[in-house]
Amino acid sequence: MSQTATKIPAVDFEKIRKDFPVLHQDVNGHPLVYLDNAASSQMPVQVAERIDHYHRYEHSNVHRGIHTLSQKATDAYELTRKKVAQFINAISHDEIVFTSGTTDSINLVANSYGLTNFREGDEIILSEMEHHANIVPWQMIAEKTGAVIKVIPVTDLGDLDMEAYKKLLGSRTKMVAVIHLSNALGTVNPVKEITDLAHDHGAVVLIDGAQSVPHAKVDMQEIGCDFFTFSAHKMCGPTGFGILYGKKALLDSMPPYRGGGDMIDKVSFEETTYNVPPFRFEAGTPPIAAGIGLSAAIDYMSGIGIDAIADREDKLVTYAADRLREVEGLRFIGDSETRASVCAFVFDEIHASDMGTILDKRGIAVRTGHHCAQPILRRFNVPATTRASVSFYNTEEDIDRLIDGIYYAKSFFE
Ligand code: C6P
Repeated sequence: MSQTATKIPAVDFEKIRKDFPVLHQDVNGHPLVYLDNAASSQMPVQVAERIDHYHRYEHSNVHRGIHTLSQKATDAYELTRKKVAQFINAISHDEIVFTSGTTDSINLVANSYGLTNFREGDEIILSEMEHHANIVPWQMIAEKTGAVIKVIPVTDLGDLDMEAYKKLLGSRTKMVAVIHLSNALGTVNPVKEITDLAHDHGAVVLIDGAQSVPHAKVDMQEIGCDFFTFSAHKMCGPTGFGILYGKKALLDSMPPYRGGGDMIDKVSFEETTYNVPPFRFEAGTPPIAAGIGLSAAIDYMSGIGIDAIADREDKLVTYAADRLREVEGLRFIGDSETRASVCAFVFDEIHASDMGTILDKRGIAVRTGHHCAQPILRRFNVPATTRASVSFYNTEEDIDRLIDGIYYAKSFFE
């Protein structure tokens, strides 16, 4: 999705695969094929060891202690903010808010920005392919403020209907919140164009980058969006940690979302004043080890090269889509030309959960169900899909095993 014109250096992905011990085990008597990377990616030893080192030798609370260990932990934790800012090309690390993940980041924006700024009749534009994390928080705020949700429809191939989007934009549009790379379809949305169009109407834009950041270079200054969200556990990092990027002027204007330690300036029973962003939004002791783990994950991905990762995953997903297309009776749910990372499909005669169970018996991990994106499945009139999602450490052999497994499953139902 971000392929640059520059030449991509050759990377030995076979060697890189060795960094992931979890991949080298048998599951149900078969070597594991892990194709559920969109749910959570695997962690290389370098990240696990960095987290372990923190727990063994550096653990202390952050932002609180004058003692050396606390300062060491604070430095390591705060380094993550700088690395994230650089990784996504934010102007400043003050624009990086630590959260517990994409879901938490979107709830923060909805509750802080939304609750303060939305009035009755204001419009929030979402798309039909959103993850529930980018639907439900807005519905909850709409209910409280009287704002109205409008939905960009999706074409039969799984692309956003951009003409319909243009028609939805208007003087009442206050927020456009759209997924970057669809976890249910694999579609990559034109987020810069979406942002520019929204800004022409004075609306604020949030992009859900949970699936795009692990896959390819994302650049805040190029996209120009106001908010951007993602999760560490989908990019070789730990669970329980995520990022909200927000433009500084907007973060400065927003009230806190949660109260407690660290987010304050002065507290008395008469009045409390608040810390500056990003700390204003980070109440309580954070998951320090997870934050440091994200730093290590960024180092790991940057060490491979994000363009090399994107190139490898694009080749793998193209190979997967081509091979899946050969299977009689298989129907893609989402077949956009922009496809990245994800192939989702159905068979009329086999329920997705049966397919997932049979594949699992052969050591192949895929996700089945609605992928926390029920509206888009309803749009395609299916209750569930089987979803294979690739990462750079997968191989063509993994895809071949998936195809063999699908033929095996089909043999039961024919
Ligand atoms: N999608 C999937 O299997 P959290 O849980 O907060 O880290 O991420 C939520 C989320 C938000 N947006 C998108 C586009 C996502 O893909 C996800 C997580 C996983 O597709 C689990 S439902």
